[in-house]
Amino acid sequence: MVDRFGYHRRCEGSDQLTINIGTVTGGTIDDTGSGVDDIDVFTVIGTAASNSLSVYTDGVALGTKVIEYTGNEVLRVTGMGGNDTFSVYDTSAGTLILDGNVGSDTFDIYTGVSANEIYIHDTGPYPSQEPTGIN
Ligand SMILES: [Ca+2]
Ligand SMILES: [Ca+2]
Repeated sequence: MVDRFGYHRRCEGSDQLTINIGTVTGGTIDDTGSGVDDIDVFTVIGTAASNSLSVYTDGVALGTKVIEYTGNEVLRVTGMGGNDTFSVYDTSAGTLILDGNVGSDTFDIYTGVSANEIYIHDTGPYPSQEPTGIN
């Protein structure tokens, strides 16, 4: 397992960075390109187990483990296998993309989230028999 890491990029251009959150103990992503077409994408990938993934203004957490991020236009979080729970409190990214992947996943988007766009993708069975459930 990798210990805490830091990624700092201050150049122009669209960057893509992907972190398997299960393989690190925490870290910081700081991406500050400022071009008009500069779309920095940060992707957090969960584990095959059932995860509790929380999205905060400047951080994504797996349980108590936190990866801090700033300056990303797009934040993607995917749960991978297991019955994952996504709790979105806010994000500094303009676009948030959640992907439950396989398993029966739960998405909680709380009032006050400031993202311009939130997309949810998913596969797998319903988490319950309720007609409003998102699988
Ligand atoms: Ca998972
Ligand atoms: Ca799913």
